[in-house]
Amino acid sequence: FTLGVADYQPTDASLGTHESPYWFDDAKFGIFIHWGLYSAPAWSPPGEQYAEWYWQWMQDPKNAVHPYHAQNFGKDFSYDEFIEQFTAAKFDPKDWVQLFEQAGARYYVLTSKHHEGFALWDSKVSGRDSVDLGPKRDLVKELFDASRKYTPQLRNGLYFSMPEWFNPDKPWSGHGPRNPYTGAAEPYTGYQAGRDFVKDYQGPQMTELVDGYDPDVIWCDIGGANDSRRVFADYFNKAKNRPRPKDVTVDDRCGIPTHDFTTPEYASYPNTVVQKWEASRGLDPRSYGWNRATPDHMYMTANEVVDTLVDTTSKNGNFLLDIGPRADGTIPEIMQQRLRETGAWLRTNGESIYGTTYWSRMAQQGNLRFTVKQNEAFYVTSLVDPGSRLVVDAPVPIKPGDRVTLLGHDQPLTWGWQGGKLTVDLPANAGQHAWVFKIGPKQ
Ligand code: FUL
Repeated sequence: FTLGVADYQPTDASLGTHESPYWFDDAKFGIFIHWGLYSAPAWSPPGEQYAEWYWQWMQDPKNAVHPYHAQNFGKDFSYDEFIEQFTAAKFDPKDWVQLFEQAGARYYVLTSKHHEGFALWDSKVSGRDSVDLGPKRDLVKELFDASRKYTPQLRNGLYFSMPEWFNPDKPWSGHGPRNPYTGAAEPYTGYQAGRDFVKDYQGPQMTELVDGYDPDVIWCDIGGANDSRRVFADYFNKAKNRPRPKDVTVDDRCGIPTHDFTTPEYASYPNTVVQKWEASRGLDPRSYGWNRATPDHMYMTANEVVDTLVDTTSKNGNFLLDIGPRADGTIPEIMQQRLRETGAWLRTNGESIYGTTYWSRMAQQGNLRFTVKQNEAFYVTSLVDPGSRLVVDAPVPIKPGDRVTLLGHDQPLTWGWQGGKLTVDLPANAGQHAWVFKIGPKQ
């Protein structure tokens, strides 16, 4: 018989053979972008709930968004009236991708459509999108084009919400759009109702993303009714058959068993998990979408971002750090600052992150985290300032004659053993955020 290159079939057995690719494992750090109509009101009690859930929150008389909306926009102001405020007038896709690159990210994932059902690309099966309405621009295409032109090493991903809260054909919330104060029906602007939600709309939209934009990552959300087997067989086969084959990856929220990685949200795993995973959260204390009510001091600091990235990497995870641009396409200064400061740390210390693997022996020991570059180096990272002497109470693979350095400093450090623990002496004021010690053979 001949060994052929078999196509993927739309079955769990066939799709289940797909795994997360090396580039994804090596990348470690990505930027999540939540941008949609919710970026216009952009309000929730800070630190409490996702601001991108504005439309859902305003339905609930017990939620603070319910009176907020009435006071600030009026009881007659329907959610879809935010379409006009979602202008993208200052959206500069080149600025965005260059910022992501400066942050040290290796990929990004943009919300192509969130639960509100407003698509940021030119959907042919719906008029509810940013080309027919609002900005009149294909925002997905503009961002992907900029990335491919200016930052070709960045991988391009798309988030896609499988259900829609108020879709008239299959409302996830149980009802179509309606005024939260009177119950009167409201428009679902641009959408042509009376179709099979999955067959005529959701599935075809996913196919539009695969065929039209060639994403490296499809990041589904929520799961539920779907045509994902067909979509993914197609997606995986197309990737494989391109002139330059490339590996794509899918998350675990597409409504079928097939997935390449799991997705803890505002959470992590306590220890190493061997199947690939990716933790996500916002720089905001409790929101992916921009929340104008959140004061700067509540945002994650760069130190927290770095610690989360180091901790996640040591346990085999990726960190997908989220930002929420404003409705005009500008990225709040506090978010830009955090990304740039993280990037500065990565420029010095990135070799302990990118392309590493978890240490099979242990991920962590107190404030220390470990990563390995096979046959090259072993990294011990201290999340806190070790002072003048690092003490490692773990069976670190170090041999007589090995060289220990602190990344960012060239000179080899004096190391030894004390009561069975590895000690390394280091200069004062040696770094910030996280201190990375590289252990390896003398070159
Ligand atoms: C959740 C969504 O409901 C949130 O709004 C956010 O998109 C997060 C990444 O996934 O399930």
